[in-house]
Amino acid sequence: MSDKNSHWRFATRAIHGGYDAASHQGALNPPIYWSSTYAFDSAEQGAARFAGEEPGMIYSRVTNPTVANLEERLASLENGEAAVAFGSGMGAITSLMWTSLRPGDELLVDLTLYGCTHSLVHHLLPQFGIVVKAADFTDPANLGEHLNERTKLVFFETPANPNMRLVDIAAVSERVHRLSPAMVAVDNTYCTPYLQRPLDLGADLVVHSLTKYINGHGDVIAGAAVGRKEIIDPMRWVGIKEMTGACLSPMDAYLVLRGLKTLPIRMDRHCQSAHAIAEFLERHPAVTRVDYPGLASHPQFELARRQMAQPGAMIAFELKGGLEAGRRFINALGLVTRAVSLGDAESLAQHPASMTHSSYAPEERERHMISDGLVRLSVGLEDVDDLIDDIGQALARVG
Ligand code: 3LM
Repeated sequence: MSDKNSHWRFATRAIHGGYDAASHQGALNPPIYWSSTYAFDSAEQGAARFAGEEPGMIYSRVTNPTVANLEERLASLENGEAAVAFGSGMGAITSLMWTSLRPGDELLVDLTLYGCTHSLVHHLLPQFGIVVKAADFTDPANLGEHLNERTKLVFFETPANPNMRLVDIAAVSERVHRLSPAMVAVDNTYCTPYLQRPLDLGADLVVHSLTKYINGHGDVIAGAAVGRKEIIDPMRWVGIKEMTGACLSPMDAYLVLRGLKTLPIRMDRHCQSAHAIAEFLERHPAVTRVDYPGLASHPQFELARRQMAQPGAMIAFELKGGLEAGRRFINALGLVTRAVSLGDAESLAQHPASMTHSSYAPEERERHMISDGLVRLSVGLEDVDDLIDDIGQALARVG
C-alpha cells in the first residue's frame, strides 16, 4: 500500500491494501503469477538480487508477486512493517522457531496451545537442545521467574485454542521486554487483526493460520507472520528458503486475498451469532460451563473488553454428562458439521481431547487445562436460529 493510502480504515485496507490495479492493466483482482522462477537481465542483476542489493523476484519459494500482494495487505491490517506468507499456519510457527532459537536458548510458552504447536514446542524442539518452559500467562506475574538472559522467544495464543483462556498482550509484552531480551510472538488466528492487533499492544510478532477466518471459506491451507522487517526477513530468507520450504502457492494467496475482502462483515456476523449461541448454551440445563469471552461469567471478561474489539466466534463448553455426553452431542448434530478447523462459513464442532489436541498426553491435557469433556464450536455464518435449533435438538438428545 502506498503512503498516500495509509489513512485508509480497516475495511478499505482489507479490500485494496497491497494492490495497485493501475500497475496491472487495471485488473480489479490481482493476477496470479504462475511462475516458479524469474528471468534476470544479466548475471550481475541475479547476483545483486541474491545479495539483497536489488529488489525483485528470484524464485517462488522465496518471493512471488501474488504472494507479495497478500503479504503487503496483511502487514497493513496488522499495522506491521512487513509480512511473510507460508504454506500453512504450522509453516509460519516452525519457521519462527527455527530462525529465532539456538541450542541452549529458552522458549517460554503459555500453558494452552493448539495441539500441533504444543507437540512442536514440548515434544520436538527439546530434541534440538532448546529449553522449553511453560507458565500460566493468564496472570502476567507468573512469567517473572521464568524470564532471564537466555529467554529468546515468548509465544502464546489469545484466546487460547481450545479453552478460551486470554492473555493480556500489553502486560505480558511489557514484562518480557523489561526482564529479558526475548521477542514476544502472538498467535492471532482466533481473532484476526479485525478483532485484535497484538503489535499495537507491544508484541513483536504476530503469526496466523490464514486457513481460518482470514481466508474464511475452508478451501485453503495457509499461514503468515507479521512484524518488524528485521524479524520477518530471516523468517523468509532462512526460515522458508533454507529450513522449512513452507512457501504459499500463488493460487492460494489469491484465494486468501479474495477472502480478506469480506473479513470485517464476516467477523461481525460470526461474533453476533456466537454471542447468541453462547447465551443460549449458558441458559441450557444440560450445559455445566460455557467458555466465551463475551459472557460476563468468563473470568477475563474485562480483559476481553479491553483487548478485543468483539469476543470472537469460538465457544468451548461442557455438558453435565462429561465426555460421553459431549460425544453424544456431537453425533446428534444435524446442521453443524463434525470437523476440526475453524473460521469457515460452515459451523464446525469437534472434541479437542480426541481430535485437535490429541497430541497432548492425558496428564498434559490436565496440567494444561484442556478437560476431556470440552466440546469446541466454531460458529459459522448460517442463520443463527437454524444453528440454535440444531444445537437445541442435539442437547435434548443428550439428556
Ligand atoms: C484446529 N488449528 O482445528 P494450519 N494456530 C492455531 C490453530 O488453531 C491452528 C494452527 C495454528 C486447527 C486445525 S487440527 C488437525 C485442524 C491457533 C490450526 C495451524 O497449519 O494452517 O492448520 O494452522 O484447531
